[in-house]
Amino acid sequence: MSHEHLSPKVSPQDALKFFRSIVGESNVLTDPSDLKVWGTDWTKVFEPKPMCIVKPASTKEVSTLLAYCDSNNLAVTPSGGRTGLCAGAVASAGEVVINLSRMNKILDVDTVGLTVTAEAGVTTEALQEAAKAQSLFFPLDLASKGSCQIGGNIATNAGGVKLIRYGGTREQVLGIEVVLANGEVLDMNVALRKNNSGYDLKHLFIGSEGTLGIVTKAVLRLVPKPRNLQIAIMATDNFTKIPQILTRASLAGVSITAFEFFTEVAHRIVLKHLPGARTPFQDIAPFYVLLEVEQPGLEPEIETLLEKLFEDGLITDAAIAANSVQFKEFWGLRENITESLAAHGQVLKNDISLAIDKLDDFVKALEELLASKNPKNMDLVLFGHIGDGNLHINYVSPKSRDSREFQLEARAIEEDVFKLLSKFKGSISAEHGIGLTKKKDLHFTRTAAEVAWMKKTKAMFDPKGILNPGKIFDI
Ligand code: 2HG
Ligand code: ZN
Repeated sequence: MSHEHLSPKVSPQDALKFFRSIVGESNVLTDPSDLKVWGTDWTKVFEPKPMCIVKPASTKEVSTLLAYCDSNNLAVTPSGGRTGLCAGAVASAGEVVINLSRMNKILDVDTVGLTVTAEAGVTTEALQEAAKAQSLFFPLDLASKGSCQIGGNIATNAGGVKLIRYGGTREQVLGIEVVLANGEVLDMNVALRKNNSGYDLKHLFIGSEGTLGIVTKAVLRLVPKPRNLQIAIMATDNFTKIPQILTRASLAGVSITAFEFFTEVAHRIVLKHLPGARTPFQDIAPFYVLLEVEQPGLEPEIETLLEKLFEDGLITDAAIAANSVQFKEFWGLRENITESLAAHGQVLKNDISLAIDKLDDFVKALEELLASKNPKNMDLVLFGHIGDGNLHINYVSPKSRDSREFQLEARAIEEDVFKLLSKFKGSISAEHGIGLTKKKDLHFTRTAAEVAWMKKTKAMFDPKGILNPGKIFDI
């Protein structure tokens, strides 16, 4: 398998010889088991078939590798922690995977300017820890933080659970260094909070899913550590009430750091698959909301808010974490949904977003749509960053079900969901990206004119189309 627009000018043997001369013998992997592991992400839908995995240790090496691939027409798939959920880092057609894991140094923590400078292969959790060591806070927080890397976070403009308070990846990035397809190093790695000197090109690369360049370094914003975090899980009987709870929490002036939700079925599946998981509730409820707030002292107490929500019938039950163990347990009930679903069955994922004031009508329309389809042997599991208007829909069937039949049924419903979503002017990807899995659906969110300009931008930075071909759109 190969990419039709590229005809390689070198044999794989010669290419491998060159790669080994640049990064060293042990940093070029060709073993079938390695190709499988390093050539894919968490999607597992596409068969990984890379030519090889190459692990550079410096920007210079990335540059040399890309210049070689460009002049020899070799397709490249950039890769980081490979936790993506839309096959953005899957190499399924003989690509050279350039994996940045060895570029894992934190270069500087500036406690005055509140920035951290790091190589692309640093994990999100390592950045969080580096900030914590200086009593600061790196605000990007994702369930996959232990494995995902900052280069991948930037390439996908990852969102996560703290976006409501601090913004997503784009908002944390002050500067980046990028290697372009032809090997040119574009240094935009400046730690400035304000910089209105012409086009801010870094934003083109943030969220470009490795199709415009490979991010090798970044300067990211740090913030003061949030003080006295409190977490509550609330039970409610109707989805309609969730946006109302959010409004009430905002109006009450509590300092929200996360506002997440999950359905009863999501909760049940986590309780089944997560070792030691416990629910704080006696009775089951159809929907749960996780609210995290910062409460250093002056803010209204979370207890007062919960009491009012209860009195007004917006929630049926609530539990506040009593200690740090319970704090972690509560987060675990939300953050382990993805892994529990993967253990539970076959899954197709949607990661959509809507204006918050349209959420309620959309979910009602979604329920009607599902009632009319009446899918057999399939659960629709809803959860996500509801405070950002980001809804994760997972279509889940038992592992024993024929996978082709599952995919066909789930994809047919997905198409109807996307049609509905486009009527509500929502996005088919809030935070995961397009990759391979959603490119056929890009038109539901982006106009033909937008896609045409994306393609022109791609042609400008990567005229031969060697960088992550087939991702986002076909050229
Ligand atoms: C999350 O919010 C991730 O936990 C994964 O974005 C969502 O599995 C999913 O659909
Ligand atoms: Zn998410």
